[in-house]
Amino acid sequence: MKENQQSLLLQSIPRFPPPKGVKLSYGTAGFRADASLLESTMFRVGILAALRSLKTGSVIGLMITASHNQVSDNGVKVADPSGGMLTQDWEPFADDIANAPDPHSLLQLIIEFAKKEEIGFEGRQPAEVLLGRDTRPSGEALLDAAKQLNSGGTHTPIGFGLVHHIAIHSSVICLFNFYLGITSVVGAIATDMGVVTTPQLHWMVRARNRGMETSESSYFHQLSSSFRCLMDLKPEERKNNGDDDKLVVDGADGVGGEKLQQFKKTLTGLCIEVRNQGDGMLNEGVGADYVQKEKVAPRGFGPADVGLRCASLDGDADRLVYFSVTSNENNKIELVDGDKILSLFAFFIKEQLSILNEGEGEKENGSYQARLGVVQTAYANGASTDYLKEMGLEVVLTLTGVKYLHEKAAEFDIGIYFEANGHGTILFSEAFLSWLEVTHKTLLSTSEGSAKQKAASRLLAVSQLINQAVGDALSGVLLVEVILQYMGWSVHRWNELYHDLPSRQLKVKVVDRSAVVTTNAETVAVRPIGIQEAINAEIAKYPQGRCFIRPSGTEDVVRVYAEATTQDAADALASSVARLVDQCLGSGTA
Ligand code: G16
Repeated sequence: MKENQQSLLLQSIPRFPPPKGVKLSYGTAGFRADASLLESTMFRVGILAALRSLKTGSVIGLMITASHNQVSDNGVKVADPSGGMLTQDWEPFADDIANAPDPHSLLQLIIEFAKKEEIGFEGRQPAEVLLGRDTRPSGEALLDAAKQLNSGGTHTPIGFGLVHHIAIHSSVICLFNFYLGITSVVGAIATDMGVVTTPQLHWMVRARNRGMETSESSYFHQLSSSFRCLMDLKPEERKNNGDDDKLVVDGADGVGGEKLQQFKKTLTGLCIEVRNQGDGMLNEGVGADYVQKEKVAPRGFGPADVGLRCASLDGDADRLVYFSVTSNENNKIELVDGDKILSLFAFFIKEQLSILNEGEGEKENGSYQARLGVVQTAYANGASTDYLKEMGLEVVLTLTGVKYLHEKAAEFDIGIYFEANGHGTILFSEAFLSWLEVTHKTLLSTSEGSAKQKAASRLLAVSQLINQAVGDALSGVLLVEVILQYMGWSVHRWNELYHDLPSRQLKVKVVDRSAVVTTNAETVAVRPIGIQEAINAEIAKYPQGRCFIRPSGTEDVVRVYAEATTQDAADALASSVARLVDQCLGSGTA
């Protein structure tokens, strides 16, 4: 690393000392903590993104969001050149630089890492980073500090690089720190994409690195045109079965509700009402995380909605669950979670593949046995895994976190991954898509309008509609809606695909969540010593009981998941294990 680069870094680093007595960790989906603790982290992740861009010669994305967390938290997710999550190889470096105690140790870490990764600073394409943020406010105090820096003299971001667009207001203070971090790498460019959903930012990074347009309008155009194509390919005989046609969406009072409200105007054939568009408190009694964990209707939904088809997005719109209010009392719902979305998608894709493969021996463009697989985590309801296996699908289990599921799904020709919490998508391999495109072209010229040609068109349209970079609630909702119309299914018929085993998820506040260490796709706790034996003893009390604990990677808690044959049994099992965790690691009051 040249001297000018080192001195540039040394000028900026001392401005943002790390918080004292806090250990920051990259976690399940980037750094996440109370916003007041993240000033230095944002700055340092800016440096990391610029280095990653130099290393890969591609554009990198930084999304400021704490997704489902409470509004006072904030965080950052890094998008790699493919649009997926930051490569796991760089996570230890992210942890190291976030926690480096002083400017010199931080600089040393950067120098050593740049050397190890052979990152050159001169004569290359300048680093380029796309920035996005959700609607979360990040603190007036931080804003004031930033304003002082910006007007006060020695450190203006423009002086450190070519910044395309600088907008500093109360909600974008973290953005300011990113700019400083990114542009403290010589020549680095930061481009503000404004307020976007997390999946939009990931989509933009992917599009940009594939030479495509990155605007929000091109994202919406791709979604609406592929949706239209799928709607046009609905079989005549499969009309909607009379379920109330309106879809009511809970926007979690976050960015997704706002975007959907704007986007729905361009959609035909779908009637959407968006509630919780941002007037109330983000993620407070609303959103996919709340609905899925508490199994009740979100704020703004009530008795008048009984029987309607409803959906809920999370704070940054990368998760989606469906529900239907079932009773006037207690806001009870029928939950249609990520496992059911996965099952619906798998059902549809499998049907299209079988149509395409009909008539062995007379295949257009040669034969291609597409490998279709699904990926879940330990949170997947046992009944969903059984259902998927009965469909003859290959089912793979990974650790919690889309970064793990995405990686596994990418090993299939068509890999469908979903977490029960509603985070997931469908990935298509390049090899399969190339074959499909040629096959489709051949079918168009030989048998336009045939069942096979339509199946090929549908699969191509799905690959355009569903986000190839990351789970996306907006594209997910469109695919669910068009498949329900294609099948002629109501939300209740869909929910009948299989019956969930009763389950309960709880969280326990602990002193140090890293004291819990797990193995076997998080189903067995190896630390604290002896806790698994105690959990097993609880499980043994319930027929078909299943229970595991794991440390959250996004909140300061240990999560407890339990399944059993009745809701009372699942609740009792979860509560007794939560008490065990609390006695062992918490305040002992649970
Ligand atoms: C993030 C991850 C998800 C994960 C969730 C909860 O979601 O992207 O893969 O399931 O956190 O993780 P944990 O149980 O470790 O807290 P989001 O929507 O909050 O970004």
